[in-house]
Amino acid sequence: MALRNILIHPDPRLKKVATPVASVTDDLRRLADDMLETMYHAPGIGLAAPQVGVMDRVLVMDCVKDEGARPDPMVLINPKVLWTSEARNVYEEGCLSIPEQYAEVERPAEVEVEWMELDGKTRREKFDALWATCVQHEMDHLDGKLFIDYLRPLKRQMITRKMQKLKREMARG
Ligand code: K1U
Ligand code: ZN
Repeated sequence: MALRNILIHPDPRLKKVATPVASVTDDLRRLADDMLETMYHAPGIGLAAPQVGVMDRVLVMDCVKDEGARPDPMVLINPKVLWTSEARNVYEEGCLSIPEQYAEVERPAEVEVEWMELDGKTRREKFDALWATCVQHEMDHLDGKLFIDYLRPLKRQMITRKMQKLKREMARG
């Protein structure tokens, strides 16, 4: 397992639509392991492959936040939304590609998702609460969408400028 570098917005790779995965290979298993390690290390509750520069439709998440609780790592390959609830939920979202910026985003409170597992089997599950918010946030990454795309243009621009400054500072070392 290895830590992967997380891309910081703005980056053209974070705006691209990722490609469906054709089959589970050793490379894909390694990617999923690395993504989970990178997510836990950050720390975060989710991570999508484009955030580490890989344009495959793969995401990982674990929304178990309580200390001492058993982790519940999930790997979703080619996830598809089958159903969304009418009821909506507002959550203050963050993003590992937009560090230290948070904003309220409204999304369906529940979603049913179908995906392929690492053993090649298809799985379907209904998510609610933070899991529902997280899976929608991560699936947006697979379609080149960031949580700031839901915000007013002025707020989005302000955050983007902060990130451009951060990237300049990081490049200087
Ligand atoms: O996709 C990402 O960049 C990961 C992101 C996922 C997410 C957060 C909040 C709402 C929806 C999706 C994060 O994990 S940001 C970090 C974070 O939320 C967190 C970090 C440590 C403990 C608990 C949460
Ligand atoms: Zn994100």
